[in-house]
Amino acid sequence: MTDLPMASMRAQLHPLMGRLAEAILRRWRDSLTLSAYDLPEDLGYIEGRLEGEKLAIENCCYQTPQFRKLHLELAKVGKSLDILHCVMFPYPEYGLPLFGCDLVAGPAGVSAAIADLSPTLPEGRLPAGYRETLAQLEPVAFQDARELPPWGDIFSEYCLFIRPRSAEEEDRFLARAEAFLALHCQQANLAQPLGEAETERHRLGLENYCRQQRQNDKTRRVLEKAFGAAWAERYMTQALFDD
Ligand code: 18B
Repeated sequence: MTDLPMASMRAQLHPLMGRLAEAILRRWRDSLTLSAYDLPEDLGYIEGRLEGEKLAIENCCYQTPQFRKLHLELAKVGKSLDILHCVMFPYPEYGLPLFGCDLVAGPAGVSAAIADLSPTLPEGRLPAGYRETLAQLEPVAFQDARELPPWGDIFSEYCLFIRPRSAEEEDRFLARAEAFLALHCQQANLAQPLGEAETERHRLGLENYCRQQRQNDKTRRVLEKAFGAAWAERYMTQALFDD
């Protein structure tokens, strides 16, 4: 689809990433009311070097009445590493969870595929409208389920963290990520603003999510190697997980 953004980058990445990026951009366009979101000037398209290989990062951001930031990022490190990163940050007023996904692929294929609807309440419960639909989804099994790191306590019981072992598993992951996304957009469109106390609880949950995600050393290491520690810190706190 050339009428969706990031066409060139999507075509260069691992096929599962191209397909997921297209699904995300299409769902946003078709289900939400998008307006422009301006990233800091120098963070839209970035090039650096990682171990002699060219690193290219492309960002696409929007805002909507319910979301302060929709962020899709595609990154390519030479021939060795492809990354898709996506987070939908809601305004705390709507009590919505966070949709997030991350795909990491090397020459041997996708090594990590993560997708979740992550709660913003301290007890880790998703809103009722989500729980009802998620509880009815077919259970999905993958040969190679991976273990979350300690900071991963922010994710829900529905979180997928797998290494896909076949084309069929890739399709199953994609279908589940799309189901999360469709449910999320539907619920966002139904959401009503909460009172002050409830809003504050969700604000704290959103801050906690960002704080935990910033502890991902694997993300930080890739960025530090290519751009240096100070730049990586700025990118993680201002572009990836600002709060
Ligand atoms: N992430 N990921 O987004 N990360 O950003 N990612 C990795 O096979 C990048 C998110 C998540 O096992 C790996 O081990 C870079 C979101 C989890 O300790 C690499 C960027 C979520 C892990 C990168 C990026 C998320 C993980 C190792 C910026 C979830 C496992 C791959 C473009 C919603 C962590 C591997 C662990 C792993 C890199 C999750 C290389 C550079 C939104 C849980």
